Amino acid sequence: MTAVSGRVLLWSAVATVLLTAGSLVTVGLLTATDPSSARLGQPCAGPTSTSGTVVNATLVNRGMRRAPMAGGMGAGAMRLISDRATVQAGRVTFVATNTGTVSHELVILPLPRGELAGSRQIGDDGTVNESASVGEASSSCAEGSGEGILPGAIGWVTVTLRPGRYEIICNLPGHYEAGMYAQITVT
Ligand SMILES: [Cu+2]
Repeated sequence: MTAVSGRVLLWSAVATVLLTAGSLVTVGLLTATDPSSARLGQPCAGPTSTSGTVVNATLVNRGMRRAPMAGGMGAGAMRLISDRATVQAGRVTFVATNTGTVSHELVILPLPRGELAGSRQIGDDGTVNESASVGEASSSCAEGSGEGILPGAIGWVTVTLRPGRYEIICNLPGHYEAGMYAQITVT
C-alpha cells in the first residue's frame, strides 16, 4: 500500500464515522418528535379532540423504598385520582395520565348495587374480574386498550355511560389492592 492510498483509506474511514454519527443524531431527533416516544420516557399529548364530558384521571405510585409522605401515600402505595366524582350520562372521555414510575391503566367497571369502590375480590393473580368492563384506556399516547400506559404517558378512551355508579380502576397485578380505584357516579 502506498502512502497516498493509505491516506485515502484513512479519510474514507473518518467520513464513514462522521456520516454514521450524523444519521444517529437524525434518528434521535426523529424519535424525540415521534408520538410513540413515550417508550423512551418522553411525555406525549393527549387526545386532540374529545366528545362529551372529560374526566381526567391521574395514575400515580410511590416507590417501594421511599418513606411515607405525611398525610399522603405510604411507601409502595398507588392511587387513581379522578378530577370528577360525578358526570352526566352520555359520552364521557377518560384521559389517564401516568405520573408514576411503573405502567398503569384505567378500566371502567359498573359498581354493583350496595358495593363500595375498592371492595372487589382480588384473584390469585392480583387482579379483579373485569369481564363487566365498559371500556379501558391502557395504551401509551393512544386511545383504547393496549399494553399499559407507560410512566409519563397519557392514554384515553371515550365511552357512553348510562346513569349509575361506576368504579375506574387499574387492574395490573396488585395495583387495585394497592389503592388504584375511584368511584364515578353517572347521573
Ligand atoms: Cu396501576
